[in-house]
Amino acid sequence: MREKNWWKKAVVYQIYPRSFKDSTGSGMGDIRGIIEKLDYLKELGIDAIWLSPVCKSPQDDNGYDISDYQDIDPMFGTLSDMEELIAKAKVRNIGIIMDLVLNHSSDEHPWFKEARKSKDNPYHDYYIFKDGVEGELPNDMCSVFGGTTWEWVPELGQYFFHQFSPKQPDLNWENPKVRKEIYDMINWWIDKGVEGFRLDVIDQIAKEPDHHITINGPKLHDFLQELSRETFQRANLITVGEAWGADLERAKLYSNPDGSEFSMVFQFEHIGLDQEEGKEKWDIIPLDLQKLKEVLTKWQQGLHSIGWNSLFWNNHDLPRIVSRWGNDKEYRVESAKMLATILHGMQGTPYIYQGEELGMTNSKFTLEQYRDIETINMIKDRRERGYSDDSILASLYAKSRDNARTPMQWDDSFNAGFTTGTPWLDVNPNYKEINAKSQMNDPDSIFSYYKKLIALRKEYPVFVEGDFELVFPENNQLFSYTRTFEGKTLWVLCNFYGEEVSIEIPEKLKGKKELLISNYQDIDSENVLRPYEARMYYL
Ligand code: TEU
Repeated sequence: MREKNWWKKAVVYQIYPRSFKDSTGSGMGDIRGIIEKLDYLKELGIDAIWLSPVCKSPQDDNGYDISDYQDIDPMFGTLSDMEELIAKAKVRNIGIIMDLVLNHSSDEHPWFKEARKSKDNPYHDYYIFKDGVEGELPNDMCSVFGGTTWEWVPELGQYFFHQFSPKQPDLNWENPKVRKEIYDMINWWIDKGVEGFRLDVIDQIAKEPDHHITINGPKLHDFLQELSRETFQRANLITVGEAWGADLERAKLYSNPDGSEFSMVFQFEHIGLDQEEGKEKWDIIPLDLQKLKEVLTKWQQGLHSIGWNSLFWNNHDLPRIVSRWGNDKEYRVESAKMLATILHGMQGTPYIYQGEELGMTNSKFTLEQYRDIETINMIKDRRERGYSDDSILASLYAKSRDNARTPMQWDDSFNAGFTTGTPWLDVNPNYKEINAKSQMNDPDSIFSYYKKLIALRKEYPVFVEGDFELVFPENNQLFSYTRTFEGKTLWVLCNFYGEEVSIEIPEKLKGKKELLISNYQDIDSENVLRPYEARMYYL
């Protein structure tokens, strides 16, 4: 039995199933592959697995386009494999968190197939249609993956609305029948023993295309509160909404301790900091450390005791953090551990994305090697707009979603031990050096470091409860803060860069202290931090 609010002490591991472990030789990861690796995850010490979608899907957007919410895609296995995974994880005290894609379905979902048959079909109102004339778009709204949000259906003389690909028609949340179908489906999964949900682009469900509204529609929180009442509140779950449009005020609603919406949200303010303002994610600028400190401090202090943070650097949509804000060459190990130290010292629920615990890096593909729909559309679009292939590649090396999606590197054998067949996306050639097998028994590995960070969170209440204050706020090279709870202080001290830095220890942190963890063997001098040096003290 889980205690109430168990997710406050939990560490979550995200699995991107198609890239985790292939048990059949198909070149695609699958559920039986995950079952094989449960002991690996147990060893790491995590409490829950967030599974990116495994439901039936034409895989236009790698499963974020669902055609049957109550069945498993044959590529990943069967419903009984899923039940076995839930049960075998539970034995290890690991909860399974399903990914709910509720903003849209696949165009191959039976609801949509019916909906497009006629205007008076009972399913027509499950989606958003608009009368029109071919070639004259209802308005100028743009889809996240490029192009218009409107797709013409000649049989109907109507357009339908899609915020993502045309194979992902938006569901109409205004229709109470849609909401009821969704609640029944979620309750069915709860009855199967699932222990939580991650809610895909949940801030986009209350769209109002007539008013050009996509995120944060006026009815959003009414919908979410009804959703929570009808489903989540029956069980002791961990729920996390994905909300690119969340600011602090909204996050307080999402993560209200009264449980009226979710346990927490993913907010992305820190994630956008290396992007030119008002431009696309591909238009990259260097990270300003002061801004990163400012943003994370705002969230740490802003939600303290009145909400809850999720902590993450990575997911299946984002580049690998060690390549992004660390140094994936001469200081790969040091910088991966440093970034982990910053994140795991903060208040909130930490999320680890598969391979992050090994310091896996971005991949340098050729344009033909990319598989992601967003990336493929971007290549086409930027070529048409006259960008050079070199500039396109530079953006993709930095930001393509495929960076995170290369197969998990298990060992130094053929295809990194991921598959005996041909992997659906090429393995990063650095797998001989970076893999789980070589790290698991090495006490100095990144894997062992993550394991220790997870164990510390379970041992010291200050990780869960402590308040947050920056140390050396003006320093342009350090990311340092304290967390304080019941007279005890955790002091996190990190050098964010590859040059040494000297410090003057503030008076209040001068006392006797215990070094909980560090990414260098011994401390040469208390007052000097070597490249990417990270320490956690307890005093
Ligand atoms: O992502 C939300 C989303 O808006 C992303 O497309 C994000 O903006 C983009 O990756 C940044 O470049 C969620 C899922 O995590 C993503 O994998 C899906 O493609 C998307 O929703 C649609 O379901």
